[in-house]
Amino acid sequence: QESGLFSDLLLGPLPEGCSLLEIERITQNILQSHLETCQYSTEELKRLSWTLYAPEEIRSFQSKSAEAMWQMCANHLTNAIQYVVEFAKRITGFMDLCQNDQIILLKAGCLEVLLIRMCRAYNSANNTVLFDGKFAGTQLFKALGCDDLVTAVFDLARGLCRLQLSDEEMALFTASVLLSPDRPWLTDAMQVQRLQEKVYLALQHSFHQSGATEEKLTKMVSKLPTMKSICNLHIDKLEFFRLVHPETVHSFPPLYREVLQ
Ligand code: MHQ
Repeated sequence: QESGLFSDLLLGPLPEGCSLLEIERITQNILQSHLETCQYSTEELKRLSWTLYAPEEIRSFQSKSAEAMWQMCANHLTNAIQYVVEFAKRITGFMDLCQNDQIILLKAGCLEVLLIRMCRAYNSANNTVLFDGKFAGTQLFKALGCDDLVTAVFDLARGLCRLQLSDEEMALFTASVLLSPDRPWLTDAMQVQRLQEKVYLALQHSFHQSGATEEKLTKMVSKLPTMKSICNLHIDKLEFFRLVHPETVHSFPPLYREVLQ
């Protein structure tokens, strides 16, 4: 094992009760959980990244009713949420939290995790994202009537993409977002905080090892307020849509409705 004087000199002292060995174990666990639940492998995404929608396909999405397009997006988001739930379940320590806290963390964090994960499925060369098998630009989502939301989501993806996160960095970053101790109504925020601290240390360690600067970490953290405001915008849009089309929202997947309250 590499802990001891040399690693202390190179990396600075680690907090008590968290050895380098433990940090490496946490990193491996979270990276593996991420890779097993990220829905598309990097190779698959690379292979698909030039499969674009043809203009007539885009027009046919645009001429869908708002109800049909919302339903379709809700279904895709629900499917992706299920993978985030699976990711959380595989993080060591998450299942030791009481069920109440597990649910609070997932409800509060899963859209943020999806927004971070989106940059894997996003192509900044042509501002498109993988949607229903092919890459789609913002204009394909016109029928939703939420241009501001869609534009904000794509802008965030472009910003995150610029950071060029490795799978390890993304895995640890999404885990630390999920394990936020400041979510309202947690029963044992301290237990969540201890978990998050370890993940954050692992993230710092990972940056250190890859030679990335502290600046990259700062930039990642600085995206969090934008993510929060996108989540709130999403909730507002659903609320408004519910007023106009209550029956459609009623047939959205229960998991999607639950995440958006
Ligand atoms: C995930 C895979 C994934 C799945 C679904 C609902 C609404 C009013 C607006 C993708 C959102 C429209 C989403 C489907 C649009 C911005 C949504 C609809 C990573 C994220 C990703 C690619 C989602 C990205 C955002 C999409 C395209 O592993």
